[in-house]
Amino acid sequence: MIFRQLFDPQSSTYTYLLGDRDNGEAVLIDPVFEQVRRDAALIDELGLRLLATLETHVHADHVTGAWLLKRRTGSQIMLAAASGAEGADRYLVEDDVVAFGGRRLLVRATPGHTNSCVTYVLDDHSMAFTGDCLLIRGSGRTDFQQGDATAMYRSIHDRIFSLPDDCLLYPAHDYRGLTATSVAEERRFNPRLGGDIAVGDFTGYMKNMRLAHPKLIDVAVPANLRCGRPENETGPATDPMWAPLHFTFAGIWEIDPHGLEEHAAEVQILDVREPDEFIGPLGHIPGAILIPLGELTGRTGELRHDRPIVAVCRAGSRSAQAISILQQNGFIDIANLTGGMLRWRAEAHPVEGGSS
Ligand SMILES: N[C@@H](CCC(=O)N[C@@H](CS)C(=O)NCC(=O)O)C(=O)O
Ligand SMILES: [Fe+2]
Repeated sequence: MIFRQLFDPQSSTYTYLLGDRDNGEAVLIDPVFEQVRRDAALIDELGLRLLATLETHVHADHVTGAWLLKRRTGSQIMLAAASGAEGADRYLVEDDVVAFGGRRLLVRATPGHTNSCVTYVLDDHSMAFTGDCLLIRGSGRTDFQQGDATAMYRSIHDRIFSLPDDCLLYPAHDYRGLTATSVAEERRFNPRLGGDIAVGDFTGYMKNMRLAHPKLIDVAVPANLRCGRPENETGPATDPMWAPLHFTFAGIWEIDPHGLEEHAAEVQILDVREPDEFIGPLGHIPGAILIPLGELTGRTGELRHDRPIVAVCRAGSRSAQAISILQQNGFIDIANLTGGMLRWRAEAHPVEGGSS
């Protein structure tokens, strides 16, 4: 199985990608709206096909990426029937099975943080995705969205601690940089409800947490009750239209040599190699502007803001760094030439200078 844990630093949310290596079917648990482009790029780069997005609950602190991913990839939206959300393709109930390739996730109701929280348990009980029910050495809060500390204690003890000791547990958030835990670890070390801590101790703890409400609660809850569909349906700014670009998991827009040759007349081609490379055996793209990477920060004034920029180097890595320098300097329409001059030449696009 392919497994990836992804993080949204804004809301400290974990998104989980699970894919079947054999037939490429994948699911994404708890995608975040602002990270959809990143997640879609990873799914693409790993050669996976997104079957479904699964929510562990109606989030109060960020908007789900479910609707956006459906629009982008055709994935099905799945979440608990008890959520009351509109716009899902499948409403899940206790013991439902979500299959991807030869693998399955099993649905367990684990109310407490909200009344409709679920935990997804992998078929062989080696992993479970606990949402905001059990957090690492903690638990989700229980003071809004029909939260109920007694129900949470029961969910964790009866539905999560009943999994095998070595079952790995993956929460929807961690605010301290922790990534995963196990049933045995939490039974022993969870300071709120591990060891001999009784339900009354836990509810007393939860009653006195006094956390401020999530900053985005008034936006996130209504949006998540629509599975992340924006009210005006347009979604975020559309992908750049000035050339056929693709977005990489590394977070960069790239253009391939063929696309650049077609659009060469409309863009500024920025070569960030050293001067001796520019006139060396690889040659350079006709019309390219030479600004070596080390000088770029001080020379961005030589570039126009009203024309897209394609950064070029030998193999594509220095130019990727140039992209981030340009971003920091307020340039918007920028892309990296995939594979740099090496690929440009290998695909026989026109060069100035260089040896044949
Ligand atoms: N400061 C965060 C608060 C996040 C928050 O309240 N998270 C919920 C999960 S949606 C929680 O259960 N937090 C537990 C905790 O902070 O201990 C924000 O504004 O978004
Ligand atoms: Fe939550």
